[in-house]
Amino acid sequence: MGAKGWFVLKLLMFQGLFVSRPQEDFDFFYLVLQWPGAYCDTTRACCYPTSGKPAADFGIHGLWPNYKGGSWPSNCDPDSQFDRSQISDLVSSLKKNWPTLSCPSNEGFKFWEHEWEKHGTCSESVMDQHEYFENALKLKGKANLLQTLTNSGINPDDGFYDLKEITNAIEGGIGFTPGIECNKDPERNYQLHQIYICVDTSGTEFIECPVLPRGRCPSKLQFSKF
Ligand code: U2P
Repeated sequence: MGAKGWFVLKLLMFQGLFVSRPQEDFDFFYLVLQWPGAYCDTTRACCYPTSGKPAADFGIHGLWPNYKGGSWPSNCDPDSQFDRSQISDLVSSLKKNWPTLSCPSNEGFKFWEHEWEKHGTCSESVMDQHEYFENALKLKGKANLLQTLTNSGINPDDGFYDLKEITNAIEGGIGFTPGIECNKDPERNYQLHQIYICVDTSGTEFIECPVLPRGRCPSKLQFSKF
């Protein structure tokens, strides 16, 4: 290659460093929804938020940036602290759809702060704090999980259901295979605990999961009452 060729190549490499860097530093999101009955049935204590017992519905756990290899970034920007004034218009919806169940009883800001600082700060290339919470709320509404399950005869009635039936019902609703995570209650029953739905890097569209979480679920699991 002549001197001119080298120059052009170096210029392209230099540009590559600064211009064609991928915009996101993660591959996809998990929208993680949790069943409050299962959370409260584990040996860990559960406390209702100060606003009272949450509705018998899936609640948001978080919107988690992830790598397709299965690992994930966390706590990416210590300078971007949670600022409740940025989400004041979303608080009533967050209380309803992203309720805290940790003890001692609190309003929920601690949970939202934790999720923003651990996960949200890793998707700042795509969304700011308000958009992070707004997108999670919109995605939860779009997933409409409880309705989808009950339409298929899968109800939170302490009954046992086939893992395959649950997966198929959700797939029928959202169009993609979810990840299902189980917990064990004190009687050692496996219960439906969390549902993972994959979302594209814009945080708005469901996608097929590049990798599914290891969910510890047997072929039959309990859908607990709440
Ligand atoms: O599984 C235990 C905790 O690890 C964090 N986690 C798990 C899977 C994953 O893909 N990403 C991830 O962050 C969660 O931590 P939390 O947000 O609850 O602090 C999960 O609860």
